[in-house]
Amino acid sequence: MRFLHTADWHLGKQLHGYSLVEEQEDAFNQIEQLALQHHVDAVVVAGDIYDRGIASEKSVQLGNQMFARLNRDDHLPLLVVSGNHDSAPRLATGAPWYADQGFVLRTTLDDCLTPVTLGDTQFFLLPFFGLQAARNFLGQPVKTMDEAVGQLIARMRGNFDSTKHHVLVAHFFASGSLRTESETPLEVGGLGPVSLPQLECFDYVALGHLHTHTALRHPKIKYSGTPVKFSVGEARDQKGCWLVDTTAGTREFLPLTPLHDVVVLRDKFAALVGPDHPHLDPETFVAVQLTDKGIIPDAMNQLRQFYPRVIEMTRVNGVTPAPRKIKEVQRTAPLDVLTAYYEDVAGEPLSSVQQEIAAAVLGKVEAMHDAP
Ligand SMILES: [Mn+2]
Repeated sequence: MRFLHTADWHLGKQLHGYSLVEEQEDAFNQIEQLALQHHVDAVVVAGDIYDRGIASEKSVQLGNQMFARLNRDDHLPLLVVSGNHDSAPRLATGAPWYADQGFVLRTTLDDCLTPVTLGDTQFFLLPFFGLQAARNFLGQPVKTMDEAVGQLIARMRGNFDSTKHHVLVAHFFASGSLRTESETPLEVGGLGPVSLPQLECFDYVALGHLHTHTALRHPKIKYSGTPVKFSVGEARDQKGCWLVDTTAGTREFLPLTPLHDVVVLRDKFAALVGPDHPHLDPETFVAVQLTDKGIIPDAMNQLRQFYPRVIEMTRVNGVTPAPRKIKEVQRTAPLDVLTAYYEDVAGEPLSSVQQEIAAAVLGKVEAMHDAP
């Protein structure tokens, strides 16, 4: 049994205000091609299909087209669970009859103990869930996500067919994983991480939630990561999906090529806008990290002439205002020195009331200074 493991499509996601639809469509096309090239028996999507519970109309159309392409046109069984970004009831629309076509879409705990058997493998599909849902389902007062998952797995094991391989598809934070900045943390509200030993009874665990495939370095418990880069922190991340063969016991990460990449340019301003500036596809998403310390007037607009999609500009060494010469300060009236200082610190000029107070105080100080 061979399948592709992908997750966290986040259809509708934006990157600093830019739509990622083209990138997401392109990544999907690559995933579909990989599924066909490698003659997989199924495609697994481990949650966060959409970026928002109320996905935009465009996103919903896109998601429907993608599922229809894989399942209806390519005749591939599809195993999908909902993630914390999906609205489970909305995503579940159509699920009862999709299943007749080999598109198994699970959004509640109801069927999580009943495996979907494809070839030599039993798939257990565990969507994202809250603790209260777990308590209701288990009839037990579980206090943590770890405990809830442990109890669910104990029950799943009761349905293990020992002649088959076993795969868990789930969406949670596995203990010891590393985060990236585009994820919404799940562990708030006492949900906590899920420990790894209890997952090791499966031959493979196909996880969603964390956005890089290297978030967890475990031989058979894996995040696929997102198909597209969703943050500057992922600029150097290789996106892709896992090709898993339960019969051969192998897994291979298949890389995807970004349509428009996210690139970090870290250099002096002059080098980025000078004659030897880096030549990038104008649609590349660029995060500029300036190493200069001086003030650069209108920096963003100048950068945009070379990199139209600058999504971020940071000053990695801070900004040092131009130093005032001491003699120049000595020649300046005290009120002007104070006004300039205030503007430097507060970022706004003194109000007229403040000016009056400052002038009065400075007047008094000067009078004291001049007094015999
Ligand atoms: Mn996600």
